[in-house]
Amino acid sequence: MSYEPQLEMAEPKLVPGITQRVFSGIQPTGNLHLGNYLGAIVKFVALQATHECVYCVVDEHAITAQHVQPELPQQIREVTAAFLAAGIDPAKHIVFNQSRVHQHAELAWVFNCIARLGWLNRMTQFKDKAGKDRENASLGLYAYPSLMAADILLYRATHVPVGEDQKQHLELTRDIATKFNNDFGGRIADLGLGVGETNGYFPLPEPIIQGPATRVMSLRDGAKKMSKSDPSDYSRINLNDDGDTIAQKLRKAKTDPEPLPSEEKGLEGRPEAENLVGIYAALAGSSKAAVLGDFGGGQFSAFKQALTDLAVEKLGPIGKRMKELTADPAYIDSVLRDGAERATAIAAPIMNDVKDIVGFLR
Ligand code: AQP
Repeated sequence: MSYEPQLEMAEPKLVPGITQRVFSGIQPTGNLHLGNYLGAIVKFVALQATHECVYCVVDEHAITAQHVQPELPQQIREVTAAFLAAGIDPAKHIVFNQSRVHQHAELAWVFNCIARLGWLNRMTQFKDKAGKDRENASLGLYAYPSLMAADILLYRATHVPVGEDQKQHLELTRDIATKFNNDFGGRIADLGLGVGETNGYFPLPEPIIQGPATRVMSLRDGAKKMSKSDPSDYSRINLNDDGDTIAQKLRKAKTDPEPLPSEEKGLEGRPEAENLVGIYAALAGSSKAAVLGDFGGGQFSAFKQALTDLAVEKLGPIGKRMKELTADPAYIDSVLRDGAERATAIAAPIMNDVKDIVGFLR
């Protein structure tokens, strides 16, 4: 792969007393888009150089909103292809699909008994996704953050690269870990299973949310997050869009009548302009201030053309490689099977410890 994501990342904060391990996941719920890429995947790729990484296609999460999904197998393979095409190395790191490692669901059950209803009632993602018809939302959608906590803590992960929208779920993960460590403190000490300064069993994972595009917004509405489930395909750039489609979507992207400002302060109250500038900065490995230094005072038409050229240059090779990989499902499946075996080798002893701590006989 010639393409190297350019991401300037601050050194992740060290979580003391335990292997520094990265975990993150993406739902196979449709076409991956630029938001998933800049908010998450670029960081997944960069962290490979410094951390042991576990990257998961979270298919159990994918059925929380819509449980009948004939396209699910294909979508699992597509997310896997996107991981590999972007530069994740499945030989050095772990890539697998969640449902193959049964300990995710087992640990989630324990966490369902630890997390409090009051905590889950505060989750804004549930409110957004359940919408007005809350009574009709699945129990799985409500318990989503508890399964997410299990995903992360099953590997005693210390760092979790995510977009801004997942910040609240990460805080809940830390609350669950803290309550587990406190409630079972005596057992953890008796069994000699404590780590770090607190002598708890689980580390408190640090979110990695940084850069100019931690929350990429819809191209049609600067107040809405770019999302796979937005009914308008023009709201997002998909990782497998071709050059013409990217150009067309960016040409039609909503803007305002003013020229671009020369300083970041001038983006206030102009969400669509801020979004496009943030996307450019993230793709170029630069900052909003530097982008405005180059394009400030100019019209959107010229800026959109430059953004199109940059997006096609950066995303084109990824989309092309994704197509090649998805044409070979047997290879993708072998990567996932091998990854699941290696994930289980980490997860199984941790789940056994949890059973011992809770008091389940095994
Ligand atoms: N718009 C975004 N900007 C920055 N980061 C984003 N992420 C998602 N949207 C944006 C990050 O991508 C990772 C994977 O997300 P996910 O697929 O697990 O779920 P999601 O956050 O619900 O993503 P979508 O696209 O909005 O999916 P749907 O429409 O199915 O709900 C996460 O790290 C997320 O922060």
